[in-house]
Amino acid sequence: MLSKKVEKALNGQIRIEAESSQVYLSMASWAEVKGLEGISQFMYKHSDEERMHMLKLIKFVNERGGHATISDLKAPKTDFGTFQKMFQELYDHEIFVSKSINDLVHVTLEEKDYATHNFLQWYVAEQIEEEALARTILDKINLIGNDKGGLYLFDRDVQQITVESAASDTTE
Ligand code: OFO
Repeated sequence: MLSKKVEKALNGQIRIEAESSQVYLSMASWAEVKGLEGISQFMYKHSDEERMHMLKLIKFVNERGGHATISDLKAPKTDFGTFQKMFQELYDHEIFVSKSINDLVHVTLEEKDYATHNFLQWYVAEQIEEEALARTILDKINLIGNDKGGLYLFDRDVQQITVESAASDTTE
């Protein structure tokens, strides 16, 4: 059974994952209208992953005798300036989410809720990978600079950059 405090904190995270999904969906749509096909596909996929993170939390809360509540969401912005800036925002957003997961883990320890603590380890690991992914992409963008051919290849290849490949990049 979840304590009220843990339930509230988990519901807060459900909202953050839902908002993350919306942010990346907005990035996907912006990239699509700019003709950045590969980047847009990457963002659509990322948005789906965030929705999956949200659903996993909803199921957990309800299975543990709590009530996962669905709240209204902050509207994401619709213009991201340049794709370079957009990926920087993605990275900053993941850092924010990691902090939020850390705070949540802290609440479970305070409440001595070791089942939820254990469940959240998946999110802790996921955030390490997502941060690595975002950093890998930013490194590639820096390498390219303003080279048109490089930008073309980046847009083509970014679809293949997955959380797994970025994680192995950082361990090489
Ligand atoms: Fe849910 O992992 Fe990104 O934000």
